[in-house]
Amino acid sequence: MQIPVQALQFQIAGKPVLCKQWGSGHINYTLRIETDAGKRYILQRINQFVFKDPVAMVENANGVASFLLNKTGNPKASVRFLPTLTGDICLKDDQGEYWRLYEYIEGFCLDAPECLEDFYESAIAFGNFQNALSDYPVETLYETIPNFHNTPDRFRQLKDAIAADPKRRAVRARPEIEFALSQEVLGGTLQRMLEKGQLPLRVTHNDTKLNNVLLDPETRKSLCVLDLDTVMPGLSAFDFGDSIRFGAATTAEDDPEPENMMLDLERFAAYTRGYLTAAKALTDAEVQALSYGAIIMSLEVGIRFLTDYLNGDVYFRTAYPEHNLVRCRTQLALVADMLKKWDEMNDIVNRIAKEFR
Ligand code: GN1
Ligand code: MG
Repeated sequence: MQIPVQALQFQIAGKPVLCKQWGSGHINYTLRIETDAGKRYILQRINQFVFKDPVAMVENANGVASFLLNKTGNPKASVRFLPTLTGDICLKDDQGEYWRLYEYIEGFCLDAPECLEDFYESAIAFGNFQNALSDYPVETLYETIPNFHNTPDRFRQLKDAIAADPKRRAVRARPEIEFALSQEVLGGTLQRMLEKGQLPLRVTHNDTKLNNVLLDPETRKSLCVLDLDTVMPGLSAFDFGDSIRFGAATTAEDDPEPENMMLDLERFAAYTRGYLTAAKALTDAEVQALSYGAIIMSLEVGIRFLTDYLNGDVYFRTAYPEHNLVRCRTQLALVADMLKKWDEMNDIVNRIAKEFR
């Protein structure tokens, strides 16, 4: 495909010769660029509907990336952002779009684990990330999406969408709306614990899907965590939970057959073991909150898909008109399965936690 002129505005080595669309994100537009100097870069156009202050968002990501690179001394511990020709961390083009560019690291990402070890590795990656940032200057972090994992606020947005029903779609989503609303009290559990001071605020990633972990093509060990756009103060249980929601699920988040969607308890256990191995500083209350993190993140993402469906698909990129409804149905099927497996999930966490304490 044609190389966007924006690529030429960054301090890259060589002249871009190849360009292709990259990754499977729902938010930003991502390209991989290759130059005649044999260098590869990732160029991204930032979604300004989602990120209201793109410059602050890139500064956040760059701050965290530089911190990780300096702290570990490992050039693959994070992506490295490159400045523009004028020395800025992102580019504003003449259409008012914002772009950023980072060095491509050789590796691969998975949309589903191919074996238990892959998933265990991703737990190590996110657990290490959590640990490495434990002394990051939190006060410098800009909140890139306010209330991102404030589940009660997500319920408020869902109810607003149901009331406004701008596309007259609520009628097609009745069972999903009913089920979602019946889980509102459960959904608020961790937010209430946070407000009561029972859980500590940490520097968290907030989008801990398996496909945000870069794996080494030779060893299959995790190299680093990608997509630093939503690094903000948050709850460790949500980081744990989003990984489970995505990677311990038996099918893709947009499988049109919701009955295929279940929680795989073996993977749940593998991730729990990896996470507790790497994220050493978790308090007892945080460990007890992990299963809540898994079910609440699944519920939260389910209601976000539902809200977006009702609002006319303004947030998540969709491939067909009912895509968000399909995603919502399948996420809520995961919630229903977790409700059935609730005791087993907690038993697994308690059993593994005992090995570490
Ligand atoms: C979005 O762009 P991507 O796929 O990494 C979203 C996450 C959702 C996820 C659902 C900034 O992440 O919160 O969990 O889709 N990111 C943002 O797949 O909203
Ligand atoms: Mg992503």
